[in-house]
Amino acid sequence: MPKLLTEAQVAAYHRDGYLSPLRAMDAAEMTGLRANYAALCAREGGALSKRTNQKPHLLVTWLDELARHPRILDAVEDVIGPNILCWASGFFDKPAHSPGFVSWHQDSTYWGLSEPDVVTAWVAFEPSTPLSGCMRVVPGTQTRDQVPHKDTFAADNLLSRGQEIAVEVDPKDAVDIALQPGEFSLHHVRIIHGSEPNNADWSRIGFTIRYVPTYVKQIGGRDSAMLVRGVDEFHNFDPEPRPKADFHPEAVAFHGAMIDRVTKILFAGAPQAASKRYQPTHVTQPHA
Ligand SMILES: O=C(O)CCC(=O)C(=O)O
Repeated sequence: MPKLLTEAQVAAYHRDGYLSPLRAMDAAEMTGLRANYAALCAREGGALSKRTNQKPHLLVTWLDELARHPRILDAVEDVIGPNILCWASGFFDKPAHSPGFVSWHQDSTYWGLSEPDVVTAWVAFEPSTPLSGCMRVVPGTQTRDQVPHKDTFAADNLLSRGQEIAVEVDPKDAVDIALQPGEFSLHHVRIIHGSEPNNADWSRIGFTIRYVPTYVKQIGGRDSAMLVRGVDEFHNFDPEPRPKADFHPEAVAFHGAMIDRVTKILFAGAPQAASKRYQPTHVTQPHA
């Protein structure tokens, strides 16, 4: 028996590679999280640095709680099973009328994970619509193997390496994942997806949370993840502690060490300058 989804929704996820929209919380609850996010950005001088925006749930208590939101975890459990690690998180924030976009890609390209049994919950903090540059997916493409990608490092591309799929994608095959604040979608690590710039008068903000079943391994090096539900009988990842308080010194130290490690995995083979933007702010510009 699924926990949150219907049998038909579970089947649709496995057939199409995504599911949307699902509701995590009501609009009022999301208004509170939106205010928290604004305060977090203000703390960082207006926008999150690339470093803070890697696994921020290790630093910030309310993001740790969001990564454990029961409705999100119930849906995730329905598609990947009961023993769940949160492997990564981060915001995709496109300010109003900004050129940032996400090229067509498969998430699995540089993540170094052993199986494609990885699901992302994309949680809307603001209306995500075709006008504001919502995510678009090509249904069914998750059944393909890994497709070659090329790195572009394009300035307005929100992806770490500006990676884009090296095969033709017909935008007519894509569907819009429109979401209202408090709603979320699920997408498979192999589905081809991307998004256009934000032409709306509001910011398009989504928080992505990447979940893996505990049997998945990191093949690019030693990595860490946080058990958010069930038991970990595999110990393939070093366990990550929950933050005791926002930016608690222990959390900051742990996060720093883990980001240094995962950055090496994610940027394997890329020019050094690319990963520099993920280094501590005293080494490089804070919000480059
Ligand atoms: O937020 C977007 O537009 C794209 C998100 C994305 O590529 C992802 O979650 O993997």
